[in-house]
Amino acid sequence: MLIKEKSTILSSEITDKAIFLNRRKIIKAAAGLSITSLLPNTATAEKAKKYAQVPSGPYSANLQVTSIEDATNYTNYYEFSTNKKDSTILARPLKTSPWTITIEGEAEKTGEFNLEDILKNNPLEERIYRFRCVEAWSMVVPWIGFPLGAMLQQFKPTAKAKFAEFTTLYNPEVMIGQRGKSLDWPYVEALRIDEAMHPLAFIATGMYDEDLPKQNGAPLRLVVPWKYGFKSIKAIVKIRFSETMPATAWNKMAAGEYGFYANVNPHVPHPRWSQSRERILGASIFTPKRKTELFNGYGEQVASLYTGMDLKKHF
Ligand SMILES: Nc1nc2c(c(=O)[nH]1)N[C@H]1C(S)=C(S)[C@@H](COP(=O)(O)O)O[C@H]1N2
Ligand SMILES: [Mo]
Repeated sequence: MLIKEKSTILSSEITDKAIFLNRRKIIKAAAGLSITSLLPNTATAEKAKKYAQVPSGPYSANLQVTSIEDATNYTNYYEFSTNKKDSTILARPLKTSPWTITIEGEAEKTGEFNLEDILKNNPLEERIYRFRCVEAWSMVVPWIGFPLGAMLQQFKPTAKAKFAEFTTLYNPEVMIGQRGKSLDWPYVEALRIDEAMHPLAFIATGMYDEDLPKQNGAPLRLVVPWKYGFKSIKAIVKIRFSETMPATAWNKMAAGEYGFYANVNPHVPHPRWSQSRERILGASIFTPKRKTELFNGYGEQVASLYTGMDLKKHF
């Protein structure tokens, strides 16, 4: 039996980051200038070069981007802490290179693969692109990465592969949050295979023209823009193709609140808070909240995945 930590787990999936960031914005405005903007950053210039040639992808939300400071200093990463402000520092000791990914289950190519080799794979490298999406906790992040499907195809999933299951690294020596029971470790998330192959499902290896920061899921994380943030699993070490629906971490913890599908859906109220309105990031607290959109606004792209399904039942 898991003990739930109310203040952290029950904060609103959509709005809490926006509220936090708007508060910061006001504090910063009052302070006049942010200190970091005064410092020359040569490391950033170096990294920007690495990604300078990366082209824009087909999906780019026409929205103001969240500041890098905010996106990297207010994160959800229970392996380190349930406090959204602590993972930036706590994740520093995590070694993200070299990185091995184990492929299991219903695929022709299974075994252990070096991330470097997976990334060097030609078709994949050609497809690395920029992608700006609204993340379902009110961030707009300029990601760098590639469609998840391009990576999964490398392993030739068989006809029996109906689901793709992802697992985060388990290493309580470094991931000190894993010494506690905030979740049933390791963190596991999964997608139906057609969702996983949809070009909007994205693997991020970078953001803001830099390598992915550790607290945001380095060296690789999932981004599923039409679903709630918890589907976007960080620091993936294992992918398993399976015929049956896998058990996932948040669903195991509170099945009534975190469904397998977790599609952003204003018509399915969370048991303890409304999901019908949100305030997008960067907007001031005086801006009225906007309506939360079905599939986070990506309905045109993904609605057909769910034709004939009762989304209130399969939430
Ligand atoms: N391994 C792992 N992945 C995770 C989480 C986590 O705690 N552990 N939190 C999820 C949740 S609830 C959200 S909202 C997003 C947050 O991503 P961000 O911290 O980069 O904004 O990561 C998701 N991926
Ligand atoms: Mo979340």
